[in-house]
Order: sequence, then C-alpha cells, then structure tokens
Amino acid sequence: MEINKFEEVFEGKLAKNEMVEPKDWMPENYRKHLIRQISQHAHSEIIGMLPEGNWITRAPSLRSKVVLLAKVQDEGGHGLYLYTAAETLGISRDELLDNLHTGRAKYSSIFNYPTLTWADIGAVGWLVDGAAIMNQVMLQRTSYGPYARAMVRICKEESFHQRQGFEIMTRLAFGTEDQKAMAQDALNRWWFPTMMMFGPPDAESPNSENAMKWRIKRETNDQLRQRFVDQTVPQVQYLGLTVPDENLKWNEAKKGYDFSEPNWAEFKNVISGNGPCNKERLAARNKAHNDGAWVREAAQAFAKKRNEIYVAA
Ligand code: BYC
Repeated sequence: MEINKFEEVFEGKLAKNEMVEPKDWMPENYRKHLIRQISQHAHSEIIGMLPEGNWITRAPSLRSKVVLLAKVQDEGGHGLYLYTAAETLGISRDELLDNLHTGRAKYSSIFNYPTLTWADIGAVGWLVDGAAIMNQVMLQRTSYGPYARAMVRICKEESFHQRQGFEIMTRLAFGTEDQKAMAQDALNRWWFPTMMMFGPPDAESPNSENAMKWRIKRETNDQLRQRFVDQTVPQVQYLGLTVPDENLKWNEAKKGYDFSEPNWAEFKNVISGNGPCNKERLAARNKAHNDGAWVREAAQAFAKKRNEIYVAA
C-alpha cells in the first residue's frame, strides 16, 4: 500500500471513532506523542507512590493504614499497565525508566510538593485523585487501544482513591477545631498545585492541537480545569471549608465559577526540576530501582531456566 493509503486508513479510523491498535500503521509523530504522554503518565503513577508512602507508617489507625497501603499498591499497578501500553509502541521498559531516572522525562508536577500532615493524605486522595479522574475519564475513549483499555481499570480504582481522601477530609473537617484547621491548611496548600495538574492554559499548550486532532485528548486543559472547579467547590462547601481563592465567584452566564489562574511561573519552575521535592523524589526512585536490581536479575534467571527446561522437554 502507498503511504497516503495508510494515512487514509488511519484518518478513517479516527473519523469513525475506532481505536488504533499496536499493529496498525500510524504516523511517526502520533507514536512519539503517545510514548511521551503515556510514559509521563506511568512515571506520575509510580512517583505518586512516594508522598503517600511516607504516611503508611504514621496512619492514625489500623484501618486507615490498610486502606492507604492498598491505594499505594494500586498506583504501582497503574504504572505497570501504563508502561506495558507504552511498550506496545516499540520502546523498552529499560529506556522508559532510564528517561525518568536521569530526569529527561517529566512526571506530574503535583508530586513535587510535600505531604506534611495526615490531612495532606486526605487532600491528595480527594483533590489530586479527583483531578486525575477528571482527566482520565476522557482517556478511556482515547484513540490508542491499549491506553484506552488501561484507563478503564485505572478509573475504577481512582474512584475508590478519591473516596478514601474525601473520607479523611470529612473526619477532620467535622472533628475538633484543630482537626478542621489541619484540613483547611491542607486545602490551602493543595488547591492551586492541583489546578496545575491539567497543564498550562490552552493558548500556551504546545501539544494540545495534535492531541485533539488525533483524539488522544478529548477535552482541553482549560475545559477540564473548569469542570474540576465546578465539581469540587460544592464539596468544599459541604466540608465547611474555604477555597483559598478570593476571586472565586459563581458566574451565572457561563454556569460555572470564575477563579484565579494558578501561578504559572511556579508551575514552570516545578516542571523544570526545581520544585520543593523534585530532587528528593528522583533520588528515592533511583534508590528503589537500584535496590531492586537483584529482584530483576533473579526473575530473569528464573525465566531463562524455565525456558531451558521447556526447550529440553
Ligand atoms: N506536570 O502541551 P501541554 C495520577 C508538560 S497523576 C508536569 O498541555 P499535554 C495519580 C507537558 O508534558 C496525573 N508536566 O501537554 C494520582 C508538556 O511538556 P513536554 C497523571 C506537565 O501532554 C494519584 C508541557 O508541560 N496524569 O494519575 O497536551 C496518585 C506543555 O503541556 C503538566 C496524566 O499524566 C503537569 N501537570 O497535556 C498517583 C494524564 N502539565 O512533554 C497518580 C495523561 C503539562 O512537551 N496526561 N505538563 O516536554 C495528560 O492528559 C496530558 O499529558 C496533560 C498535559 C494534561 C498532563
């Protein structure tokens, strides 16, 4: 088939809302775009284990410890589904991880902020997982099959995570005055960093045009950010807390809230490697990878031996 015939088939699939699968022809830039986005997403999942993992030993009850442990394990699983989806695009796991460990690949800005109190674990589950779901629901219909299918399971698990966070916030917000103050303090520190998770404003988002054209993204950064604010403000009100934004105001004409832009200079600083915890996160990830070398070697030795036995039999 001539190259423009291949392109026609690819465009036809997108037009009919069909999934592109690993063995289908795809433009090189589509493949690269997906490797970038899926791998950044995978990195975010496993780096996201670190700020929450910090609290497993300090969770205030056995129940909350078990729930947090399950959540952190889920994030590891999400990383695995996503790395596997990225590998179907012809890149190895080693290369993907190397890009993360050497700081060449990005991961979500949000995980470069510290979790200072137990209320932060509530805020992360409620706001960060809430924002993640807002973004990921549309990704269940993204155009690349393995990514879309991974997102279905991830979204189910993220919903449980969001509930876990909201439960912690509810207990604190309806608890003692000190507990309520702790919940408010966590909300104050996580609100704007969470808004940054959706990416820069549409007018300054270099990847959005192709992402929308190829149906990788179904909604833009600004659309999702607006929906997140509209959905979350009533939850803040229910908790009796205050959104730390004096410009937050219901706009009847647009049937949504007006709100302040996050500090985009801070965002740029964080994604350039200079956020409060970037260095700590990369050091912890590199250490975990190096400490786990013997597990990978043992698994490979086992697989090799098993193959030899099968071949001999
Ligand atoms: N952090 O052109 P744009 C989670 C980068 S966590 C860091 O708009 P795009 C979880 C962007 O990569 C959530 N970098 O990009 C929850 C680009 O740089 P490059 C992870 C960011 O890709 C709890 C540049 O800025 N979710 O799930 O069209 C526990 C310009 O941006 C960020 C996903 O990854 C950011 N917040 O849109 C554990 C969802 N925002 O690559 C885990 C999938 C932007 O050109 N990803 N940048 O050098 C997406 O939907 C999109 O990639 C984004 C960005 C909306 C994030």
